[in-house]
Amino acid sequence: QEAHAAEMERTFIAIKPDGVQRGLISEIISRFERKGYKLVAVKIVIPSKDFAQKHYHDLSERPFFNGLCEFLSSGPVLAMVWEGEGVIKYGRKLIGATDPQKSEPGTIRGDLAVVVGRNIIHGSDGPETAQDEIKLWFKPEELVNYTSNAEKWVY
Ligand code: FUP
Repeated sequence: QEAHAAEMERTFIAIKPDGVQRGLISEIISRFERKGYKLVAVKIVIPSKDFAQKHYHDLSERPFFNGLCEFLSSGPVLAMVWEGEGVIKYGRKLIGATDPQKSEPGTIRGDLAVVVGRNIIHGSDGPETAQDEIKLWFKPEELVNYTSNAEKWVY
């Protein structure tokens, strides 16, 4: 009732090549959808290595950076923007800890992944990164503003 679509928070979520190849797209989308979040942009792309490096620029000093970028650009990625109250922080909760060995059961990585280098999904870690990543992956006109019928029951 209080929340209006125009003011709603948005986050960038991507199913990485391992998640796509393992057939986990619908499983992952359904978890965000059932929670009450709204899909406002989606596309499947094979990012170039250069693009992967842009996406992970914060990690450029880490030893796993090159392998990580090779991996992200190795196949199709499902890029999405999800919208809703608290979606940045709660999206990370749905995803679980970075290392699937430490992710709780019930989370996406906890239930569906085993090792950190193949943790199937990415989610923005804060409001600034969410904004930057949405801008990197999507053109403004690829984001759709709409009211879903379910929303009046979610809020
Ligand atoms: P997250 O935000 O949970 O995806 O975690 P980070 O931004 O810290 O890391 C981004 C990606 O780097 C992880 F999803 C997997 C990879 N990574 C490794 O391969 N090894 C590590 O030790 C840490 C991260």
